[in-house]
Amino acid sequence: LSATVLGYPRIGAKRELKRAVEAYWAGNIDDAGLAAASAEVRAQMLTDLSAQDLTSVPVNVFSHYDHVLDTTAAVGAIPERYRNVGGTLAQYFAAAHGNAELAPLELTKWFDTNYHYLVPELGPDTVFSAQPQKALQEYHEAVERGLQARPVLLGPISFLLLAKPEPGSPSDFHPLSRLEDLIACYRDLLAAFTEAGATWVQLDEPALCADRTEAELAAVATAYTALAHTEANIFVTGGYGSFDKALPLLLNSGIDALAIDAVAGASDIDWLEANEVPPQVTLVAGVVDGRNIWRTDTVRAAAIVDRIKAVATTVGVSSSCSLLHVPVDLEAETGLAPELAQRLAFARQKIREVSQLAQPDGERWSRGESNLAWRNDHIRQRLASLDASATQRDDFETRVKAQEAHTPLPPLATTSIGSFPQTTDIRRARAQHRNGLMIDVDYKSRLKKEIASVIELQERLDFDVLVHGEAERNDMVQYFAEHLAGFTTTEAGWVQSYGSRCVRPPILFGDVSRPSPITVDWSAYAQSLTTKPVKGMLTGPVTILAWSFVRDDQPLSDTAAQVALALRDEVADLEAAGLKVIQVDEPALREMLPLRQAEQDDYRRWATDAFRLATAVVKPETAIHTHLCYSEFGEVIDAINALDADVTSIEASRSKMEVLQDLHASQFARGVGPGVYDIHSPRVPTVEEIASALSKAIAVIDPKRLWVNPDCGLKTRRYKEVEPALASLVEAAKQVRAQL
Ligand code: THG
Ligand code: ZN
Repeated sequence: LSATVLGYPRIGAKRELKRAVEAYWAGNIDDAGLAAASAEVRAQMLTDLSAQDLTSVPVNVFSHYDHVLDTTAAVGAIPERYRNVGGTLAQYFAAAHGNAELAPLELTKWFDTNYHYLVPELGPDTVFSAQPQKALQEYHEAVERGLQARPVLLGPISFLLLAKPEPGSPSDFHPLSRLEDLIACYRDLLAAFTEAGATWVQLDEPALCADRTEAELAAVATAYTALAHTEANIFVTGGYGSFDKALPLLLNSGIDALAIDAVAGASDIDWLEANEVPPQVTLVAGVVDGRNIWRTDTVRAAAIVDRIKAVATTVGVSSSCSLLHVPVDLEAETGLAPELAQRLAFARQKIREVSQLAQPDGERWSRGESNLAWRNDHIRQRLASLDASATQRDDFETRVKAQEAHTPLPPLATTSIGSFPQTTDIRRARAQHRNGLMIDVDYKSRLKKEIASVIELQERLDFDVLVHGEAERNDMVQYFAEHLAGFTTTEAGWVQSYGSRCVRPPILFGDVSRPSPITVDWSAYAQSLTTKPVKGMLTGPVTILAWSFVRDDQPLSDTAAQVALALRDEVADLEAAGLKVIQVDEPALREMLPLRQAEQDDYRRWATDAFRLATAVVKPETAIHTHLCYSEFGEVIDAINALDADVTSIEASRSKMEVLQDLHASQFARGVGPGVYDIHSPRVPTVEEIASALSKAIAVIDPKRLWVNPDCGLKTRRYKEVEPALASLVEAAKQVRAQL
């Protein structure tokens, strides 16, 4: 059996590339310095990839920022406006990161993951030209080590389906219409690879793991029939689920190998068993999960490989997708409980698993029953005893009346999303506390001082609903994971989120419960300082799952319900402590939506059930707020209604008018707070521009239902920008209110 992985983490085990790239942007290192640091990261990647005698290794999987942008550069399609900023690296970083004059390319979610890619922009006249230099350099680096190297590119169909029309394109232009020209460019790239000695080329087609139209599927056949007639052996991968209808098209196009995602796309194996596989196609069994950190049950995985062996002449073993989504090395985690650590595998360990599976007498391990050691029967019994009333509040009208009586607020009520700027001093205090250099009492009094100052500021600015500012949290999911049983966090488990930005997803390994109240003391203290209502601030169950590595031994819906029950206790305690408004954020609600429509209804049901289980514990007079990030509002409107929150704030400042139209079209009756200014820009908005946006908004939304808030993310800004911006916001709300 041949053995490989489909891709590898590229930020460096200790985020070496992040440091280098950020130093380069800051002007602290020059081109040579960045080149040296990058070469070192690539060398370590190759060392890892060659440590376990894989048959062949992927190359061109290093990236200075994003692999989609790398393919954009490889086909010569960096947009014109970035072309005159300097050499190829300068153009690349201008497109990735922007500069004083130019905004970067749009960043958006990569399938149903926490990774974000840069959206290619294509027009009818985009000229493609093969730029194989980066891939060739990485190919040669691997060959010099005696490795069988396989250049990887994003496949032409996914590249076009992920692209958007460049500004100014005719309204009926679709990037897919550029397929023929793009194929010609891919042929040039493949020719350069074969000329250099490569026998295999890997083309990733993750976009085929989502529902596709007949026209898109026809393009798959066209593209691969054309590319199969080249000298290169073509290896196609998907990696984010089943190929489904694209599977027979790929198998019969003349390609040489196809990777099956045996973790998320196992239904493809059923199809293979019921149909003919052309004998010349090698099937690669992606049995090692590239997206989660559980050690592979190699007994089960070997059985799946055997099923695939029964239908194909030649078979290989691999990860289910690129290992991009997992941290590099489990060995770096010294603080994990041994009984947990022995059930985990990060990228280095996964390479070993693939290699063992490829050997007939390789070590096999069975993980046995589910995570029984971390079972909490009390939680399971509580969940089992809940009935439908646990997720059902009184109707919205009843709640509105009760809330208006309990907490009178003006129309166009002002609030913020939750976090306030995190000063260097607060970050230092948190770090000192974490490292044992600041004792609990000192840390608590430092946080209280911060809360008092945030409350004082909001009273001075005359906000209607106040927040405590969240100085105690850095990453919100990390914070809740640290305080819930059933979770652990890692020391160095970094995963690239976008560009140089990384996250350390917590690990949800067992039954979840809340040993004691988490946020109640902070929120109650904030409320004690003011007669105005303070909002309690929690992260919702779906977002906690979306941004963690989650146990895979039970349905996600069961795990979501456990997290929801823990949050429900927190919500109840906040209400009992006198908080009249409680916000439960679900910024990642859209992120976990399954790629295939057939699975979406089920997801929507359990995701909204989890939110309602967490929140429906409060009395009618307590207002439940929620917040959603960078969502296509039109896509989530039904979910928002299903969440049954009293008020929903949405990040909307960059496409405000669209959101207003959607709200109007959907006859949205609940409270809504579209972000009224873009906090990502240091520019302070004027009272006039906010007032004008609000005047437009009240034309389509009842002013009593319209909330006035900035976008989320104040924690990343500085007080000297935030304070005047928030002052403008409150003043604008007052002006528009006065005209009602
Ligand atoms: N938390 C978590 N996941 C997320 C987000 C989050 N995924 C989606 C979205 N938000 C991704 N956005 C970011 C934004 C900023 C950073 C990472 C992801 C970031 N990270 C710091 C860095 O790379 O320097 C490290 C943060 C840390 O020290 O923990 O700035 O909000 N879980
Ligand atoms: Zn947000």
